[in-house]
Amino acid sequence: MSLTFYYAPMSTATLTEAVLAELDVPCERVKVDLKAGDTHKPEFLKLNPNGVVPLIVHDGTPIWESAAITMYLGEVFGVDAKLYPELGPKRGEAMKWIAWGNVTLGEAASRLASTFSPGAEGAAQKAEKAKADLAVRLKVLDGALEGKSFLLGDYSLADTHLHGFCSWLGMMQFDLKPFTHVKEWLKRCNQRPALANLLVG
Ligand SMILES: N[C@@H](CCC(=O)N[C@@H](CS)C(=O)NCC(=O)O)C(=O)O
Repeated sequence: MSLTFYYAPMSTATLTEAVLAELDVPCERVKVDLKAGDTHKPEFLKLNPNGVVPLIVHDGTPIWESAAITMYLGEVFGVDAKLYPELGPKRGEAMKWIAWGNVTLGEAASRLASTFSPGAEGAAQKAEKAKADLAVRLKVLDGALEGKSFLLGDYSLADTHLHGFCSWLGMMQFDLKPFTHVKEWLKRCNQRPALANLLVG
């Protein structure tokens, strides 16, 4: 088995890093320098024509898109490790939350992040709109976590993945206080050694 993980610190690759840490799967790590344009070099583009990290190459097959990577690693390594549901409706629930993180929550989070770029036009107004949209979307997550320790009941890679997005919101000073279930869930996730180590490292 060969598994290579291409990553850059403080990037979307952190989601994959957390998943790999939870699964404790041995892999070769290749750090790329985004500022130096490493992901736009021909050898990288051959593996991921989108020119972004994260990227994994498993037994010669490149897999990109962080949500797909989490689901794939879950299927291959997570079921025996009791971190990803077996085929069936629970698996569907895990996929639902992982996709929601990237597509729905991530969309508004990316808009908020873009307002931090120096010289971003209309930044204050765009940030307010992004925050309002995030609040609506986080209410969905908050409601789902009411009365539950984790998204699927027991901790799973769906939590690992969404924990990454919510930590990112915290880093952007987004106020999570009104989302009490999300805040409590984040505290529980932070007790996972794999995630706690990531926060330190
Ligand atoms: N939808 C992709 C987004 C990945 C992405 O945007 N990665 C950024 C870092 S956060 C990147 O590698 N950018 C390199 C560049 O734009 O040059 C995913 O979830 O994997």
